[in-house]
This record gives sequence, structure tokens and C-alpha cells, in this order.
Amino acid sequence: MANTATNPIPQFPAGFLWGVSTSAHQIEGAADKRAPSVWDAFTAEPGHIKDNSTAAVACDHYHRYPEDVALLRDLGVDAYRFSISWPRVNSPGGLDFYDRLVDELTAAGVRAVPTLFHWDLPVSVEEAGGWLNRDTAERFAEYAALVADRLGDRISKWITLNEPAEHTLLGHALGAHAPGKQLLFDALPVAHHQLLGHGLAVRALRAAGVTDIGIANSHGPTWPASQEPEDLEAAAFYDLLLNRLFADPVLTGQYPEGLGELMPGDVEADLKVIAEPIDWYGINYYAPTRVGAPQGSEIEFGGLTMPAELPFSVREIDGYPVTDFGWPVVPHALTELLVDFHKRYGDRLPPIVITENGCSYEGLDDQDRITYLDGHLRALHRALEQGVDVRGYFVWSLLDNFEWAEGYARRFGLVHVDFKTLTRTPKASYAWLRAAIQSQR
Ligand code: GBH
Repeated sequence: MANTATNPIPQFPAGFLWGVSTSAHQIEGAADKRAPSVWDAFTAEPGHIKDNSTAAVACDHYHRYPEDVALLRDLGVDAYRFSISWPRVNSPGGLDFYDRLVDELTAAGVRAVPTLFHWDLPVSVEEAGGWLNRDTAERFAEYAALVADRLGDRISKWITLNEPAEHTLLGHALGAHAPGKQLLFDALPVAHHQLLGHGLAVRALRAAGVTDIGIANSHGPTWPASQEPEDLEAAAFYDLLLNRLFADPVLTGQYPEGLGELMPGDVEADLKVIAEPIDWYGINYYAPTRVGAPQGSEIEFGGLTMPAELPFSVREIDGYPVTDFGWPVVPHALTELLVDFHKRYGDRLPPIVITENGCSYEGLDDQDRITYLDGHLRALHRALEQGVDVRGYFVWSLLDNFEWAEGYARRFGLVHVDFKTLTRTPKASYAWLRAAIQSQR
């Protein structure tokens, strides 16, 4: 692949926020110092994680956070997006860790951007019904208030949920992620209760006096497999699930066509809570998806088994390079996504922040990652030129880490981690990003 990444990236507006992201379960380790989460339970059962690894140690960030904050400082980012582990907060001294981390970040001049829920539900909450139970939304808001009381004075931006779409689909519909439920469309209450939890948490955070609250939703263009009516219909339905189910309620106070009727409880009343105004909207973008009519049998795709009952099937995207994970590299789809979002939601869309974007590649001299990031930053800039209000960009991820069902086999980091010695080594992309950020000052 030609490396076009030697040119400096275009100039972004003053005040544009440059950052990197991680999540608690994927990097922290110190499993002995937290109550168990659904991911601890899920990884303990053989067969769920590709290399049968667990995140008991992961990057050992819990003990090595000063070294990781130094890496952030040297990278020159404005902000660091991490997540707070609810089960750790539930155990004695758990909040002390985040207190120390936030102080360390503040001292290094890096703004703290915590996510309150990045998929690691406490087992105790799961045993009470988890996200299938409406009470979990209330418990989530109480936990949010607790965190805000302790850290609120030193936080820059708040994120309620990470990718409720993936957590619903992979965790509760298909069972590839914790808690491993295979409910297909019976997983829809999980979507509703997460959205309700988001709205209640926004209210709780505001009541605690904090500002600058958002959500991190996963989105990407859905491309139909053909112009045949069956393929167009299947793609439109997939698009509804990925790009509208978690956006419409938050931004417009309504579920998209037909989905509201499938949700539990007093949906109208809940939608008022879910639509509580937010200050910015986070988008995690990786790749577009090609979708066509169901193919009448179970299909394997991207490490997932998709049952024949689904009203769509996911297909390969040809004609683009792919990452080591097999995901296509399509920077212009990011422009397409952002311009479409801007058109669809108009004035109801608050400023956007790209809360995740990145790729998995092996190796320290990761020119392919540089090409990926360079291409996506240019695509992002084109969206800005077309009038989309994007205020920041976070790379997934600072460190190689525990990539969920894939274990340690997929490396998304700007910094390599040797999982035997836990040594951190910045990759070529780390130096590239530092220079790119420097070029903006
Ligand atoms: C995020 O999920 C998570 O928030 C993060 O924890 C995780 O480590 C990171 O991304 C990397 O996976 O159709 O084959 O091209 C991302 C969810 C699901 C986004 C699959 C891209 C398309 C793959 N992703 N998807 S494909």
C-alpha cells in the first residue's frame, strides 16, 4: 500500500481536542482489587476467548499508571479517555485508584475523560437481572452520582455509556461477549434499559453539578449488497439498528420506525428521560458494513456466528485493504457517516467528538496504522469542510490490550505491550501522532 502519510495532516480548528482512549477491563488488571464483573465470569469459562486468556493482569495499568500517564504526556495529547470500572468502585478503596489516576493526569496537563460504563457490569448487578432489568438503569445512575461526587471537580468531559449497540448485539443477542446471552431480538430491552440508564445518569451528573456530558455510540455507514429490493430492505433494517436505535432516542426523543413498540415499560415517559439534553455526541468509527438479505443459513463473519433467523446478512467488502483483524480500511466512509448524521439530525445534533478510531496491526514499525490514522484524519477534515461540527478525535488505543473475545491476539495500541514482561514500547505510529499533534500547535 502506498504510504501517503508523509505529508503533514491538514490544519484543524483551534481548540480541537486530541486524545487517545482505553477501557478499564482491557488494561487495568488487578482483578484481585475489584468485585467480579460479567467479563471476569465470561472469560473464566473455557471457549469464550480465542486464546483462552483473561484480563486478570492485562496491561497491569492499575499498578503502572504513572508510566502510562508519562506516555500520554510525552505523546502531547490534550485528553485521555479511560473507563471507570463499576465493580472496582463497588469494592473498598476502588475510587481511590481513579482519584490517583485523575490527579496524575492533571499534574501531567492531560484532561480526564472518563466513561462510566464500558461493558464490565458487576456480577452482583447481573445476578439481579442485569440490563434486562429496569432497576439496573437506576443503579447505574446512583453509581454515576457517587463517581461525580468524588471526581467531579477534576473531570473535563463525561461519557455515560460506551457502544450500547455492541453491548446489546454481542453481549445479549449473539452471546460472543459477556454476559454471553443469545436472545436475538429478545435482547431489545437491554437496549432500552441502557438508554434509560444513560438518561438517568445525565440527570444524576447534572444534579452533582458537573457539565460537558456525552455518550459514545458506535456508528458506520451501511452499504447495501446490491440495489435489489431484498438487499436494500435488509440494509435499511441493519442501519436502523446500528445508526439510529441508539441515536434517535437520545437526539430526538423518539425510537425509529416500529422499534418503540417492541420496548418494555412506559416507553413514552422513559423517552423524556433518555432525551435529556447532552453537551456533545461521541462517535466510535472503525469501518463500514456491507449488508444484504438473509442467506437462509447460519453464517460466520468476523469471528461471529450469525444465526439464520436474522433478517439480514453481513458480507465482505471488496476493493479495500484490510487490517490484521480483517476490517476494511475505508476512510471516506467516515466523511460519509458524519455528513449523513449532520443531515439527518440537523440542529438537534450537538458538537461531535470522535471517541474511538483505530486499527489492529502487528509490529513496532506500524506504517499501516500511520496510513490508517492519516487517512481518517483527512476524511474527518473533509467533513469539517462540509460544515459538520466535530470538536475532537481520540485514537483507539494508547496501549495494546485485552481485545475482548479475541484476547491478546489483536493489537490496537500506539504503544506495544509485551504481555510477558509488561514492557511498553512506543510504535512508529506513536511518534507520527506526536508530530501530527505538534503540527497543530
Ligand atoms: C470498540 O468496539 C470497543 O469500544 C473497544 O473496547 C474495542 O477494543 C475496540 O472497538 C476495537 O474492537 O464489519 O468486520 O469490518 C468496536 C466494535 C465491531 C466496530 C465490529 C467494527 C466492524 C467489523 N466494532 N465492527 S467488520
